[in-house]
Amino acid sequence: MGNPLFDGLFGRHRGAESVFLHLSDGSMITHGRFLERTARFAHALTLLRAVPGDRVALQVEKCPDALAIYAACAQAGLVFLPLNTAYTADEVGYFVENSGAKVFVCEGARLETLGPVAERAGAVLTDLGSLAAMAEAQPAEFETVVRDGEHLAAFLYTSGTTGRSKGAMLSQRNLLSNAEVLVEAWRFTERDVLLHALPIFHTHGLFVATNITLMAGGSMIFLPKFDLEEVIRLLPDATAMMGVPTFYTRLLGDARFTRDLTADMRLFVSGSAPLLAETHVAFEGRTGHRILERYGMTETNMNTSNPYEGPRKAGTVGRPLPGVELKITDPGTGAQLPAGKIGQIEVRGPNVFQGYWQMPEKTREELREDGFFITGDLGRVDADGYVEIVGRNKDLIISGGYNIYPKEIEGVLDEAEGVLESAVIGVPHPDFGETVVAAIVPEGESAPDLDALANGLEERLARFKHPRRMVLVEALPRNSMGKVQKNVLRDRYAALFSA
Ligand code: MLC
Ligand code: AMP
Repeated sequence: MGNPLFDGLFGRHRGAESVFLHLSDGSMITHGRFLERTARFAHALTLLRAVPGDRVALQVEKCPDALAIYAACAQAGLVFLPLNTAYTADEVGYFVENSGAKVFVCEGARLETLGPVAERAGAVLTDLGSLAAMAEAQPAEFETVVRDGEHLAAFLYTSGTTGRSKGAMLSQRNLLSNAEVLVEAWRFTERDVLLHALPIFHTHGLFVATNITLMAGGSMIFLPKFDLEEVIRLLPDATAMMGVPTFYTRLLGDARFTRDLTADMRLFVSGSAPLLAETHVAFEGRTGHRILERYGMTETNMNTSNPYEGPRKAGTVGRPLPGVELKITDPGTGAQLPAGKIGQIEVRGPNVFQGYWQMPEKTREELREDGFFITGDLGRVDADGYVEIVGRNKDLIISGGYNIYPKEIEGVLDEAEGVLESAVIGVPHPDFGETVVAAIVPEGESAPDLDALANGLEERLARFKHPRRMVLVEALPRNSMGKVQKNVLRDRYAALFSA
């Protein structure tokens, strides 16, 4: 009995006087203080009548209290549902409603806009300031709610190639098992200081970075976002950093990023998007460090990792982590393919999620009865067992580590005045890795006003999803079956943003 996730994250360092968070203003929060804050929030959420199993949605800027609310959810047996701060009210409305969230925590400035959203969804809306004030008046200890590993700990929404976003249900065991494996694999200890510049509403910044640090009893330099100046200023105080490839290409673009600056670092981890082999090589040339690349997903947490000790091969994501099985299969038949052959990547293990919330059919399409999850990524395994990701079997763009689903953008563009149809593709981009381009076929003779079209996206889609370029085309290229040939468009516009 107990609460595996909460005990796993806090067990070893309960009440410790060591620092958990170093903040930008020079202040700090110890592990002990953080645990007290967590307990107070657990009381506050309970006062709002959230009971074990209820979902708590949160859309607030990155701050220590957002982390404490995550931890409070674990302690109170609630299901944590973090939301990208860039999402519009339209987008948020869907998540809050679909998840059936009991409580929705937002920024004070958005209370008015989000009021109707929460009301429609039947959620109790509170702003972070009010919740924090309520928490402040509560006791600093909370009786941890008993859970087992199969109980749900978090919902993370991930878009689909068709239809609306799906809530990936992650259990306590999913999160805990991955954190345990990663602490070991990457040798995290209480001496580590992780430079944390990622957002905390996704797997990378929340479950990978934060869970590992909490479990190891280490500390984090907790930056509100990736800010090149701040990162360069603070790197000498850190021992480890986790980032998306854009972090590393931006650092390499700055002459102050040198071997000296990184002399006390022991680990740079990259993931969420492909790291170009040339970035890996340039990074080693500049700093002497070989970036450790790993591969994960919202639905699975981390699947593979290059080794801490042993060769980190550029252009690969390493071997399956302990406890994770990985196989390459034929996308048509599902049959396993021999080593070296390219096919779809499937994974199984304690890290693999419980399915999509209230979407049994979608779950069946991607999660096999034998427990293997079809990732939608294409890859092969080399003779040493290292996995190389060569592409995607899903229509997905990854821009600066954010996933963008063309279908969602096409849906909005196609409804706009003057547009007959559209096709959205990802093209190479020097900063974001990939970026969004929309090919638009006008309806009738006169071309639609592209500025008006762009303005029309404002209320519907988060900014990072907006096409960086819209091009007018007479018709979309199609194959003999009538399917749009996105590869033709990708080739045509491949050099639009070349440096
Ligand atoms: C911001 N913008 C982006 C963007 N981020 N546009 C495209 N792609 C992105 N990733 C837009 C903003 O809307 C704004 O647009 C403009 O860029 C500047 O905003 P900004 O806030 O100043 O951007 P910046 O700070 O430079 O952000 C870039 C970034 C950030 C790369 C630092 O996006 C980031 O931290 N990405 C990490 C994402 C992540 O954590 N992914 C993990 C997913 S988990 P405008 O038009 O208003 O000027 C996962 C599983 C796994 O995938 O394996 O880890
Ligand atoms: P998300 O749904 O946001 O969790 O994104 C998961 C997707 O990110 C995976 O399916 C991959 O396509 C991609 N991804 C994550 N890590 C890597 C990596 N190291 N290299 C290439 N792609 C990656």
